[in-house]
Amino acid sequence: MERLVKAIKGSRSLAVLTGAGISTLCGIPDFRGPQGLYKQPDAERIFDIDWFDRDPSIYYRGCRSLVYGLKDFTPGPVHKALKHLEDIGKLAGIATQNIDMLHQKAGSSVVYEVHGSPLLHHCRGCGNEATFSEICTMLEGKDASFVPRCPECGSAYKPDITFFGEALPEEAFRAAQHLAATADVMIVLGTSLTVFPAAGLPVATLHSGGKVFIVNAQPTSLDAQAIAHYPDLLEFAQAASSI
Ligand code: CNA
Ligand code: ZN
Repeated sequence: MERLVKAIKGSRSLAVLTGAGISTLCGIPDFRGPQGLYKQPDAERIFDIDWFDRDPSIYYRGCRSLVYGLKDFTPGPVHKALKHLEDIGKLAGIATQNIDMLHQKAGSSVVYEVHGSPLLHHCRGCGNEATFSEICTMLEGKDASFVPRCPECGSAYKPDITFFGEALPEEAFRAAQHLAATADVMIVLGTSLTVFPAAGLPVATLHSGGKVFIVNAQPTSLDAQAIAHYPDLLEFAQAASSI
């Protein structure tokens, strides 16, 4: 990791793209790792907007612990290492595909959530808003397939997480693209780089002449264009925390 540490120290504008892999270290399952959610039946339907509108209980059943259990999880070593890099003035910003709000919990202040977040929910019928904690209260004591519904019109509440079939949050994605395109070093952490357009962010860094480093247990499609690929996120966290 010496090469990566040297690149961080010498960077002018360091960007990071994070994925579900950094939160497996906190006990939250990813999608495509060996213990990932995609091993579950119905998994591909859980975050699909057409399925949500057909039967929102598929999402609420599938995400009862993943999303509504998030209040019980705390930031892990990678979240803390990134907060440290921000504190020492070495990190321009984080683009994250994660929806677990753990970068904010760790105290990082420049975080672009390109797949949204469950912090707010909106009614599919009339757009009524509910907060994450209001939804958690509605779910309390209910069975797994209970769907929280809008008191005004009776339609289901949907989290502001970007589902397959929906557009990304425009402002967050534009900011993430700017971050990636102006970075001289981009570190990709714990993502399979399979969900586009988020997976294209490090490509924007490469196109503008920046260097990309990848830390992920499994190989990714960008490994050949990266300066280096490391498998171990814990090793990265330790190395970055000691800068
Ligand atoms: P993914 O496709 O599941 O990929 C995760 C990658 O992380 C895999 O390639 C794993 O090999 C790797 N990985 C897992 N644990 C470790 C570890 N300890 N050390 C090294 N590598 C590890 O997830 P992506 O983020 O690439 O996919 C994007 C989806 C997943 C986004 O839409 C997310 O919203 C969604 N997701 C988010 C969360 C979360 O917020 N924590 C959890 C599950 C899924
Ligand atoms: Zn409504």
